[in-house]
Amino acid sequence: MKTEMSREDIIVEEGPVVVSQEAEKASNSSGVSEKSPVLQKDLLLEKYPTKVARKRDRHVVVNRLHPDGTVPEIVANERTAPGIITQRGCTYAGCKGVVIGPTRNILQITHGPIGCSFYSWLTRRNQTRPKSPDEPNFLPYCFTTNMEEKDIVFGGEKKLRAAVREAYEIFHPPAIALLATCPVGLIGDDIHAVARDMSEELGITVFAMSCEGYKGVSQSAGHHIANNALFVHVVGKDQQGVEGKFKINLLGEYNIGGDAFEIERLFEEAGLTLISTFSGNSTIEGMRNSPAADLNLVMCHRSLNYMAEMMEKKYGIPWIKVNFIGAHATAKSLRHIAAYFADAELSERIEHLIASEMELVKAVVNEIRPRLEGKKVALFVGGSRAHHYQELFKELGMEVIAAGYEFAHRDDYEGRRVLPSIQVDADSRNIENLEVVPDPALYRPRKSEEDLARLRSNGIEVNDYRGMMSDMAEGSLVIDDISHYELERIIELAQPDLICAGIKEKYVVQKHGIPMKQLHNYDYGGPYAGFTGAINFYREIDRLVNGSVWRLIPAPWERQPELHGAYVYG
Ligand code: CFM
Repeated sequence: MKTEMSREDIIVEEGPVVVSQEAEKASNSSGVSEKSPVLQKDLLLEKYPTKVARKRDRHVVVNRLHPDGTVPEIVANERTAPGIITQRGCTYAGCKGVVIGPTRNILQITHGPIGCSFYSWLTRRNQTRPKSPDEPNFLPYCFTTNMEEKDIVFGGEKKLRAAVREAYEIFHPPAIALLATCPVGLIGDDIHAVARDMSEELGITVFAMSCEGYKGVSQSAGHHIANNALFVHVVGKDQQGVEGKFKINLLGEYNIGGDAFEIERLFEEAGLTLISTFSGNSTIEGMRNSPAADLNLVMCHRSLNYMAEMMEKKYGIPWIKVNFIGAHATAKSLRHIAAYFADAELSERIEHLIASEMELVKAVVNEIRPRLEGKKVALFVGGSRAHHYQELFKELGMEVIAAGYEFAHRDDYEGRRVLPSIQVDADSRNIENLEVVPDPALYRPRKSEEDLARLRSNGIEVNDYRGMMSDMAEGSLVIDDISHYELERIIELAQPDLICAGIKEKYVVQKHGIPMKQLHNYDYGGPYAGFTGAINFYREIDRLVNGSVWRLIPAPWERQPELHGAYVYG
C-alpha cells in the first residue's frame, strides 16, 4: 500500500506562476485574459504533510471547463483540517451575527458566556434605519445572560427566564429571540421550553435557536438554523394585505455599510414595493408579511437559499438570483425583475433609471480603468461575495487570478445543478431540513409553467443559481476554505496587486506590502451596492492599488536579519 504521497499526486497544472507582460497585454476588454495565467496548485500545497495535502487537494481546483461546458468538481462544506488556520466562523455567528442579527426590532438574547454576545455585537457593520424616532431599534444593545461557572454546573434556564422577563419589562419588544452558544448544548438547557413558556406568559413571539457554535462545520449551519426558525415562527404570521403593484422580498442582503439603503432607493425609483429584506434594515412586521410578495430576489444564495426554496414550496413565490454588486450586474438584475413582471411601464421606468445612473458610472470607469487595467486580484470571502465582487473587478479591467469561499457549498461554486449529487454527510444531517408542503389556503403559483420556461429561455435564472466558477476565467484558481498558509503562498507566488478578504487576513497581507480590502465589513467604507456603490468601490480600489503606502515600507524582516529556528530533537 502506498503510504507516502508523491509530488505527482498533487500536481495538477504546470504553468507560469507570475503573469507575464504578454499575458497582461493579452487582456481583453472585459479584463479577463483569454488564457489566464495559472497559479501552480502543486506549489501551493507542496509543504503540507501528506495527509493534509491530500485533504486540501480536493478543495483547490484549477478552473478549466469540461468539454461539455460544465465546471470541475470541488469539495466544500467539509470540516476544516485540524491544525490549519481557517477563516471560518462558528454556527452561532452564522445564525445570530448574520441572519437574525440585522432585524432591528427582534430583541436578541444570547444565552452564553459574555464573549459570544459581545463579539457578535455590531462588528459586521450591518446598518438599520428606523422610520421614526419612536420605532424600536435594539441593534445598539448587547443582550446576554452572561453565563458563568455556576450556571454551567447548576443549569442556566432560570437565568434565561429572568433575562427574558427583564428585557421585556424594559423594552416591550414585539419579539424576542434566544440564541444558544456552545455550553447551552453541552449542559442541556432547554431553551425551546423557555421560549414556549415565555411566549405564553408575555403574549409576544419568543423563539429559540439551537445554534451552538459547534453544530456545524462553519457559520453556514447557523444560516440554515436561522432560516428554519424565521420560517416557522415569523414568516406568514401576519396576513394583512400589502399595497403595491410589484411586490418583492430581497433575500440575503444585510445592509453592510449601507448597501440596502442604496438598493432600496433603486427599488423605490423603479416603482417596486419591497415588503421585507432578509434581513438588512428589516423589521419583524415585514418578515411576517413577506408571503404577500410575488417575487423573491436572492442576493446571497448561501445564507438564504433555504428560505427562498421553502417560500416557493409553501406559497408558490418564485425566486430569481440577483446581484446588485457591480453596475452592470445591477442593471441586469433590474432588467430581470422587469422581465418577470412583464409590465411595459415598469420596464420603461427601469430603463430610464439605468440610463441616468449609468452616465456617471461610465464617466468614472473611463477615468479610473486605465489605472487599474490588468492588475491582479485574489478574493476570499464567505459564501457569496467572492462571486459578486468579481463583477466590479471586471468593470475595472482587473484580473481575478484566484477566488474562493470560506464556507459555501458545492452549489455556490458549481451551480444548483449539482445539488442531487451532493452527499449529505453527518455534519449536514445534524441540521434539520424542514418538510414543507403547499399551504392549503395560501399557496398560489405566481406564474404558469410556460411563463417560467419563457423567462428561463431569456437567460433569467428562475429558482436557480449557476454558481461562481462558470463566471471565472479559464485557468484561474478556485480555493475552498483557504488557509492562512495558502494565502501567504499565493502572495509569494503571484504577487497580486490587491487582496480582498477579512480582518483575520488584513494585517498579514499588508505586512507583505500588498493592499488589502475587507469585503466583509468594507473596512470603514460603503455602500458598494448599486450604481452609487459601484462608483464608491472603483474610487476605493484606485486609492488602494495606486496609492498604497504598504509597498513603500519594508517589513521588519526586510530591514533586519531574519531569525531562523528549528525544533531540537532528543
Ligand atoms: Fe452571504 Fe453575507 Fe456572504 Fe454570509 Fe458572512 Fe457577510 Fe460574507 Mo462576512 S451572508 S455568505 S456569513 S454575503 S458576514 S454579509 S461578508 S462571510 S460573503
